[in-house]
Amino acid sequence: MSEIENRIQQLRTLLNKYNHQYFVLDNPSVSDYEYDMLLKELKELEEAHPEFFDINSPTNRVGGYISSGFEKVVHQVNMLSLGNSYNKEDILTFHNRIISEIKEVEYVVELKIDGLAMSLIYENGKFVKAVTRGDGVTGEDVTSNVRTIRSIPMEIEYQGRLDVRGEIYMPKAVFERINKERKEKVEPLFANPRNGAAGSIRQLDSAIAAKRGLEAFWYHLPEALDMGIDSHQNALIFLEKQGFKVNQLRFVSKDINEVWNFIKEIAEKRDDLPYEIDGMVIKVNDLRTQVNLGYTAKYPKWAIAYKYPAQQAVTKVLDIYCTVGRTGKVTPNARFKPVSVAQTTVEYATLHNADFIKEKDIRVGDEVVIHKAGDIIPEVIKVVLEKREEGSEPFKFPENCPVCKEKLHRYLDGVDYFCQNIDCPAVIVTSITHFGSRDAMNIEGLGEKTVEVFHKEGLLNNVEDIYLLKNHKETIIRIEKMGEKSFGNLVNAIENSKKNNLDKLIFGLGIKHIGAKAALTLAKHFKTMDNLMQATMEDLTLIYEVGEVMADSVVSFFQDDNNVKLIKSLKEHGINMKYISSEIYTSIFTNKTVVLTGTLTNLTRNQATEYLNRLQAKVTGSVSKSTDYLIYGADAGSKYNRAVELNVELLTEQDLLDELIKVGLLQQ
Ligand code: 3BD
Repeated sequence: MSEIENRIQQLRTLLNKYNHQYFVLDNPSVSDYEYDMLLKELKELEEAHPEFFDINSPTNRVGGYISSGFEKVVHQVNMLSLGNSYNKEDILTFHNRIISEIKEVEYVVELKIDGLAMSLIYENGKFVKAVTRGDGVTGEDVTSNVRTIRSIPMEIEYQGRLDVRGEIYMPKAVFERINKERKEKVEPLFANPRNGAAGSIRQLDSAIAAKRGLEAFWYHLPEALDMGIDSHQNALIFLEKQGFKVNQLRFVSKDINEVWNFIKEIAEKRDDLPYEIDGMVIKVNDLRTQVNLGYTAKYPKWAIAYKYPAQQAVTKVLDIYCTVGRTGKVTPNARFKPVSVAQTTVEYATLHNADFIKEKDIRVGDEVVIHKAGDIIPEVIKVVLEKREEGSEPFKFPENCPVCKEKLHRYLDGVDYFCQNIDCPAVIVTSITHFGSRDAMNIEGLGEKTVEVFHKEGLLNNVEDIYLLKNHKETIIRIEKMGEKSFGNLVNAIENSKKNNLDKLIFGLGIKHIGAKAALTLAKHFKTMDNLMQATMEDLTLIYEVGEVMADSVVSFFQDDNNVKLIKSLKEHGINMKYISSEIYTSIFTNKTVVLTGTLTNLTRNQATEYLNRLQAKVTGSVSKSTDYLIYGADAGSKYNRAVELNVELLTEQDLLDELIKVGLLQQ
C-alpha cells in the first residue's frame, strides 16, 4: 500500500471513530477544530487521488447525490408488523397466551420510536444499502439519504452479510427548528416529527436530507440466531459493539407487572425525551422461544406494541376572537398559551359557534383540557372549573361583525351568526382568496395578505378585478413593494388561470356546499358553465353524488343576478368555461372503488383523489365489501384492519404512483 493510500485509510478510520464518539456515544474526544482539520486533509488527499475514492468515506456524508427516484427492493426477510395493545388488560392477555405455551418467559421492554422503520444492509464490513420498510415485503432504496445520517456506521467489524433494522427519526428540537424556518419561508409545515423524517428520507437531493438532522435507533437483527446470538438483549449488545446507536432505555424482566410498571414510568418521562415515542414494545427475550411461539397471519406472537392513549393537555385560554369567512359566517376561535399535544404545538382551536362556547362555558383566562380530534384538529374538551379565576365573566358573542361592524344575524334554524353586509371586507377578501387558492384557480402570489392590501387600495373589490390587476402595475409595485419580477409572476399566474379546467372555476366560485369534489362531479356532468347555470333541481338531484342541499345551493346561486353577471364578466376576460376531459386512461383502477388511508408522502389526499378520479375510480371514505382497493400510507389504522378483514386488496402509495407513471399521468 502506498504511503498516500495508507494515510487516507488512517484518516478514514480515525474520523469514523470520532464520528462514533460524537454521534453515537455523545462523548467526543477531540475538538471540532481538530476534527475539521483531519476532514480537510482527507478531502484534499481524495481530490488529488481519485483512484482511492470510496463512497463510504467520511467526506461523503454531506450528500450531493441527486436521484431521480427510489428503486424498489425486496427485503430478504420480511419486515413484520406489530400487534397493538392499549391497556394493562391487553398486555396480560398477551402474556397469558404465551404462558399457556411455555412455563417461564423473559421480556425486553423498549421504547417505540415514532419514526420510519428501515433496514440497513452491510457486506464485508461495509454499508451497502438502506431500504425503507415499505409494505414489509418491498421497500425503497434510500441509501444515499441514509448515508448522510452521521450516527450510522459506514464500516463495521462484522464481515458477514448483516441486515439491521431500526427506526430513523427527527428529534423534537430539529422538528421545531425546521418548522420555524419553513414558516418564515411560507413553506408547508411538517405535521409532526415522523412526517419530517419521512419527507427528508424521500428527498431526491441527498444534500437536503443531510441538513435535516435525522437520527436513528437500531433494535432488530432478523438473522441473529443464525449468527449464534441467542437473545434479543444480546442482539442489542452485539449492535452496540458494532457501533450502532441502541436505545439505552430498556428493561428486562420475567414479571409482567414489572413490565407494566416500566411502561408507566416511561410514560411519565415521555415529554422530556428528545424524540417522540408513540408507545413501547414488549418482546420475548429468548430467540428460540420466539421461534417456538411463531406468528399469527400478521404479527409475531412474541412481541406486542403498547400504544399510549390519545394525548390531552391542559392550557390557558388567552383570548377568544372571531373571524369572518367568505359566506359571512362568524367563527369564534381560542388562542391558548402554546402547549404540546400529540407531537405538535397547539396555539389555536376553533370554538365552532356560540352554542359550543355557551355549553362548555369557555371563558378567557380559563384553564382548559384540549386534545386533537382525529389526532389532527385541536379541540377544547372541557374547562377545569376548579382553576377558574375569580371575577371571570362568560364570553359574550359579538353582536356586530368584528370587521365591518354591521349587526350580525342568526338564522332561525341555525347555530351560526352571519355578517350579511355584501361589502364586508372580510367576506370580499376571503372569497377572492378562496378563488385564487390552490384547489380553486391556483393563482400563486394571491394569498390572503396580498388580497387584503389590494382590497384596501381599491384594486380588488370582487373576483373579476383579479383579471384587471395587470393594468395596475405602477400602483402595485409602489404599494406592495413588489419587484417587477414578482409582479410579472403574479400576472402570469393570473393569465394561466384562464386555462383552468371548469371544475376549478366552479369550486372557486365558493358556492355553499360545493367542495372540490362536488365541483368536479358537476363539471364532468354538465360539461359547460352554461349547462350548469341552466340546471334545474331535478337535473341536479339526478346525479348520484348530488343531494337536495347541494342542488338547492347551486340553483339559488345562479338565481342571484350578481353571480350571473360575474360569470358573464369572467367569460369576457377569456376564462375557460368548458370541462376538458382528459384522455381515457385504462388502469387497474378503472371503474373500481378505492379508499385512501394513512399519511401519504408524495401526493396530498386531494391530488391522489384527483388522479384516481381521472382514472375513473370511485374514491370513497370507508372500507366495505364493495371496496376494490385500499391505498394506505404511514400510520394506517382502523381502515387498514377492516380492509385486511374483508380481504380487500392492499396497495401502497408507491403502487398508485407506479400506476400513474404506467398510464403516463406522472413522469418518472
Ligand atoms: C420502534 C414493526 C419487531 C421486530 C416486529 C418485533 C411495525 C415499524 O422503536 N420491533 C421497536 C420499534 C419498532 C420493533 C419490531 N421495535 N417491529 C418495531 C417494529 N423498538 N418503533 N416495527 N412497523 C417497526 C411498521 N411500520 C410502518 C407500518 C407498519 N408497521
